Amino acid sequence: MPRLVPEPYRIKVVEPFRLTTRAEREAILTAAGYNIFFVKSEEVYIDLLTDSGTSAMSDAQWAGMMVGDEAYACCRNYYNLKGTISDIFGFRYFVPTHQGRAAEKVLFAAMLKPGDYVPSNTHFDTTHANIEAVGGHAVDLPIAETLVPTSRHPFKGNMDVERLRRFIADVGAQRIPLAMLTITNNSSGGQPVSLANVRAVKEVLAQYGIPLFIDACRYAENAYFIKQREAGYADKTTLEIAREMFSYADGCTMSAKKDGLVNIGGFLAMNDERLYQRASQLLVLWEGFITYGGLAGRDLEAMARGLWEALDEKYLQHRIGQVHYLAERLLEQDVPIVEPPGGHAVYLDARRFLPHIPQAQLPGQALVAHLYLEGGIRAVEIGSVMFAHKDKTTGEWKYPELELVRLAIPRRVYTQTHLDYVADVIIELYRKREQVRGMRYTYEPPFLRHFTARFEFV
Ligand code: P71
Repeated sequence: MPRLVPEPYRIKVVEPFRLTTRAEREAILTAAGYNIFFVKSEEVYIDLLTDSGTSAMSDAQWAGMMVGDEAYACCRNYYNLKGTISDIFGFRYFVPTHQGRAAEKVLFAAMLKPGDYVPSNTHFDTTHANIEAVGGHAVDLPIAETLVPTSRHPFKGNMDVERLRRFIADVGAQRIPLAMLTITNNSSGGQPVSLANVRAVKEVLAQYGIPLFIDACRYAENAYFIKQREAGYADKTTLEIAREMFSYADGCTMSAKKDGLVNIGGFLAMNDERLYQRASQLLVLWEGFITYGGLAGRDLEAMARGLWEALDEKYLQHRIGQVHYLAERLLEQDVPIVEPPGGHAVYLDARRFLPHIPQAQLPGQALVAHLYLEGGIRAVEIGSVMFAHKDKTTGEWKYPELELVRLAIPRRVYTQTHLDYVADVIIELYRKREQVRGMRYTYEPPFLRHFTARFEFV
């Protein structure tokens, strides 16, 4: 049996929830057209749809909400957040935003011209879309191991530095106004980026005068992986590691809905004064005055406190321990998952889980449906429903390399007993996997299919 360190917190407030019956879930899922996005939260038992905005706040954060200063301009919580960002991230300037993608929108509107390129280890979907929205090209340059589900590389989130060098030589530095690193690399399964990689990326960029921005969503989880895995960092604190990571960057975007431990919030930070001025203009246009950026004073306070709490090593040990505990319990029973597990989620490999279902019959979606039917668990498909597309010239369907189902673990929300329940449901389902049938669309929307499509079993 794998072991999990006990929770470094105790429960002061509880939110009752109930497991529906199998018959209820069958009716609910049929009514939802087998699309888990249409199932009411109250009808879900364990919700692993995302780790974003789903954290439980601490008593200190809730206390901070009560000292929210709701003045329109220059509220006290803004200065507390400014101090926090300066202490942890080291950037001179910042603007608050209502969440991560708003920070991205402001950044790219301020820095990109149509036709520009932005290389990254892997851009998250919203980052990719915000770059393309202003006419730019989002380019992913991950190391080769990133795409191999069974590779146990310790820093599978890294950028391929040689590819970056060649890419800059090919398109020319003048068409690359910035480069990015997503830490941890969500699209590769929450895999960490090493400090050696951040340093090497920065070195290449510095030769060409290209600024580096970090997508810092899961910066604390990334710092913890560095402490665990990178030579020379075992005795550093996660705060020292975070400071070193950001010392190589010129700015960052942040969705505080992850390692900010809040339900809403984000920011864009930078050292360049001219960029700060441009960002401030756009912020006023889109988000709100530069000292609140689409948030209430109380939200800024909860974010400032959450950013510190996320670096607590006892919390991180338990947090990442939970993800690894679930992964270990599944691996013990040979359930196929992406290895090694990352910082925020376990990914089931649907092609190996359901080898009898061809990709055209959506094995990932079938697995998502069964996790709900068997156990009231909500997971999300990251496979053919999300990414398959018709080839423009041949008209043939192209299916993605990986057919995954993500089990994202909310922070400080579930206990070991909940995780054991999830593992038991999945292991039981794996034992009777031959009985699972494929799925087909009954309604297939033209774009962003996964949010609104409807399905039935073949
Ligand atoms: C996740 C999310 C939330 C999400 C967003 C869009 C569709 C489905 C789920 C959000 C991220 C992220 C990274 C690395 C920026 C954002 C956007 N992730 N960068 O994984 O993971 O932040 O949601 O606050 O706008 O479920 P935002």
